Amino acid sequence: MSTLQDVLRQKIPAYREEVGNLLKTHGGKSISEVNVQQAYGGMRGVKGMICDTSVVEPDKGLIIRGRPLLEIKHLWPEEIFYLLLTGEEPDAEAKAALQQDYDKRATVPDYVWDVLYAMPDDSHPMCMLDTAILVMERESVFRKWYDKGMTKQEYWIPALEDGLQLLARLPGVAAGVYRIRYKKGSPVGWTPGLDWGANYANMLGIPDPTGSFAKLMRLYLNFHSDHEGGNVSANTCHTVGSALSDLYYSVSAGLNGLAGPLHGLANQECLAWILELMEKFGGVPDEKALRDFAFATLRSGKVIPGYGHAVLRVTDPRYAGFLEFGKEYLPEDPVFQTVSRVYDVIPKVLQEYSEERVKAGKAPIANCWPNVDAGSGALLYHYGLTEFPYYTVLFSVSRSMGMISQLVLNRALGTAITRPKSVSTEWVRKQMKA
Ligand code: HAX
Repeated sequence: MSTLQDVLRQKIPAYREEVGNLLKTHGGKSISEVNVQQAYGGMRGVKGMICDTSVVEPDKGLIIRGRPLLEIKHLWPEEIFYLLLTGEEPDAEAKAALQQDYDKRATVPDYVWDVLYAMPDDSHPMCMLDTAILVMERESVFRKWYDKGMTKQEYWIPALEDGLQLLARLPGVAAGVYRIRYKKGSPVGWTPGLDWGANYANMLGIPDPTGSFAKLMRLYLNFHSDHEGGNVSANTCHTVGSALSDLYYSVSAGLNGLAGPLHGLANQECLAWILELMEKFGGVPDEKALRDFAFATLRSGKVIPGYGHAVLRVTDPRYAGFLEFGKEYLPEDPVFQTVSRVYDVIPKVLQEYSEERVKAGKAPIANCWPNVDAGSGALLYHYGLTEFPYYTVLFSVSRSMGMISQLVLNRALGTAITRPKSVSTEWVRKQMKA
């Protein structure tokens, strides 16, 4: 049986050779330019890093290893992780091998629970998750190998070891965060033989008589796994990892970025906005009420959470996939119905508001369509996962697969420490005069 490690050992030499040849032949050629707006504006659109696990096309959305997301939505998270890392779907044997590997590693050590139980009752679940990851840093195999001395060629091996160890434990840790933070009882243990997504669903302790919550979890973990390399969490993980900080430090750093309301935390904000809307109008609002509420949000200087994107310019296929799931499994749910109605109304509201902004001399809203966070919360809420500050933790468990894959591949390539050049405003002023 060939393991993930065997497949990577086979593929990495060719990958290194291809990149080496590209650098030798075309190293001096330009792939991007940067203007002043981009330097002050979050480097939007600047091509300055490499990510081979996935790309995000403005008009198509997420494409993992050449496969548009909605074509691979049936894959389970362990298959997605394998695909991200190797560029191939695992066959049944390779998938089973990865699942057995997780089975061996999944037990969460007691010292993690001690730390989580010691945290203040009002700690944010994201802070608890990131703390738990950092606490496990003492087990980093990468750091041990590095301290003993290893060649650059070997870096990816202990990095993958750390990645597998962390991924195997993350559902248990994350589910434990939920149970401790919201006083649902003691953490539930991993069930050997059950897949990664269903295990997470089970360890949360949410009743699931039909098995559809486990289905949702697999879909959720699939959809959030990766979004190329430049988003805040992936980019942060990459930057921290480029200093050869081990994977526990790097993933935890990336997830701290995911905890921001303009990034992963938007899913918590989204559901709060939907529930506020429903409370104000006593249920599913009509289009006029919804429109007025949205304009009131915008005029108070707030964003409509779940709408807009730094790269996408169409409805996020991840949103479309969740909408499809909702239509199949919970069409009568009022929160889901409100989310669907919001989709009918908000793009037009944002378009109008954008035109107003332009008339007032402000930047247009570049994308008026929903992103991944606009719909997922309503589905979780339906199944009884009503504590929405927890939602970004679910996102984190999934996104760790992308960050870990990217990091292992960067270790294989021996990617250099990140160090872009910054310039001062005075430099820009002088340069523009010249
Ligand atoms: N509601 C109101 N205003 C919005 C908006 C929205 N949903 N989306 C963008 N805008 C505004 C921006 O705030 C910006 O205004 P200022 O110039 O006054 O600062 C202007 O439109 C131009 O922004 P943009 O070029 O369209 O968008 P950015 O690339 O700067 O930002 C964001 C992208 C996702 C951060 C933005 O669309 C936003 O804040 N959306 C709401 C929050 C959200 O859903 N975040 C989750 C994104 C997906 C993700 O990463 N998940 O993890």
